[in-house]
Amino acid sequence: MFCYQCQEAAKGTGCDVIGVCGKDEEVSNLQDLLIYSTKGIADIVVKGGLDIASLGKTNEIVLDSLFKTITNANFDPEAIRAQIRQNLEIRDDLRNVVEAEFHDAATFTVSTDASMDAKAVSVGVLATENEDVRSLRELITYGLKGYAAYAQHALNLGKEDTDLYAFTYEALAATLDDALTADDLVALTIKTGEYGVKAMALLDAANTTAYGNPELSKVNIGVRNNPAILISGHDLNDMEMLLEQTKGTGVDVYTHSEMLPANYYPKFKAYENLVGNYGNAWWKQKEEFASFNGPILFTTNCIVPPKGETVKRIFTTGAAGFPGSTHIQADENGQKDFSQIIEMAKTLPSPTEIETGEIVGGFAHAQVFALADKVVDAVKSGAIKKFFVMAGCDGRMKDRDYYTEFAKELPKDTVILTAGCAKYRYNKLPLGDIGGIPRVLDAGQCNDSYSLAVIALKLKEIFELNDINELPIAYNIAWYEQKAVIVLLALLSLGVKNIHLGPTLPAFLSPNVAKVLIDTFGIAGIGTVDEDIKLFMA
Ligand code: FS2
Ligand code: SF4
Repeated sequence: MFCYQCQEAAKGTGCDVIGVCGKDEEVSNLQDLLIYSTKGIADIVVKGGLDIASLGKTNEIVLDSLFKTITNANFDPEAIRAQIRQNLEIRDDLRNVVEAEFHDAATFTVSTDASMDAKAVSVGVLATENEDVRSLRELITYGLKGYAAYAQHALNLGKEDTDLYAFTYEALAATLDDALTADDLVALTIKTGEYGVKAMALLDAANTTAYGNPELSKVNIGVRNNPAILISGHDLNDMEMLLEQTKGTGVDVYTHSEMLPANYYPKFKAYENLVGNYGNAWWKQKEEFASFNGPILFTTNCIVPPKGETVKRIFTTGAAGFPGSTHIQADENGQKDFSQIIEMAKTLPSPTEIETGEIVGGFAHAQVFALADKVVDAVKSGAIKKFFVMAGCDGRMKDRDYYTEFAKELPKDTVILTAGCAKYRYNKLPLGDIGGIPRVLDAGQCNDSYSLAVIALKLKEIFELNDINELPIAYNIAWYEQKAVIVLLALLSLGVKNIHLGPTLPAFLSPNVAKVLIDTFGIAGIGTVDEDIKLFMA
């Protein structure tokens, strides 16, 4: 195996024995083959000039295939094998209607699990020999994985975009094309970011149409004395189904990690059985699931491989999967039956309280626009000197304490704009407010980084600036997995410069590719808290 797609890549270069995330060699290799077969479908679609709108389920399966390989989403080898078989079936059907010279990804055959495993070892990341081409191909592929996740959530709420599918095929096929130069791939990388913006906008529209605009909310972090289910991940459609099915059963629902922002939506706030949020970012789940006592539903990543009895308390759905845990499949109408989770909850003790109090959030674009006058006045009067976009991910590495320290040390006339699970590093600190504006404005999940971009563009308009980079906004982003990669590419495509990315730069950036990003976009890593604050405030 060789995988270097996330921030925790072993030794800062790549996992080659077992993933730091817990992904084993079998799953890692199978995920490589899954991506390869997905690229094979794209090769046929592009060479055949197929009509994307008429591809129906194929479009959905391509999203799902990309999503299943995101860090911490699916650890189940049988689920990955089944997805590969499904890919090969639709790939072969499509190939029968197209006359062209195809890439091996579009034609290879595997008849048994053993032949699948044998093929998988030859199609991984290292199969591309030139390290710069490899770096760019992977950067594009990870960006596509990130937005595929967002597009799938939007699709679950009935919203899709044919252009997005078309670009997905174009970009996947391009990563197989040896004729493309590094310059071509750099251009395609930025284009991937443009489609990332579209995917995030699509999901924003899907979420807000279904559940209303997130609003300023105080989220309880204590517990009640009822049996309960913890829901993690990002899929709001699953959230709705769970709340509906638990209503009136005496079983409470708590959000975990990236599901926290569900508490900001008017439609979800109306459920009496939604109690609040339990715990912190994904990587603390071992201890927090033990004290939660009840079953846990993962709608997406981030799963930390559970051990012992916890495996049976974990349920997965959508792209998520873990061997030994029960996977809940949607029926042909997209409906899911969560009754076995509810029944299990009734037999287990209520959650043990681990903290009390509230988290304040709900500052997606509509809520911030509602406060626009106040915000603009505070900037004009100098009460707010600078905004810090600190969106992204959290992770288990010790060096992420930097973000807690950074938030604590920031001058009191600054405001943090956040989204994603990165917020858990500082969203419970008493950072106060500026004239009633909280110093940490949480827009929501990682995909709600879109809101932060919309807010920046609005401020640019209000202040009549020519360039988004003239705003008093600094970007100090923490990344972990591939959704943060698409957030980064989206910001680059919007022209944002001088983004600091930490706690370490991606292992998949070759020195030359890193240099292009540094020279063209001013991308930088992080230093010490004091040095960085000085630099940002200068
Ligand atoms: Fe955090 Fe994990 Fe949001 Fe990522 S819970 S790192 O999935 O996409 O963020
Ligand atoms: Fe390693 Fe990250 Fe890949 Fe897991 S996803 S195998 S931790 S690089």
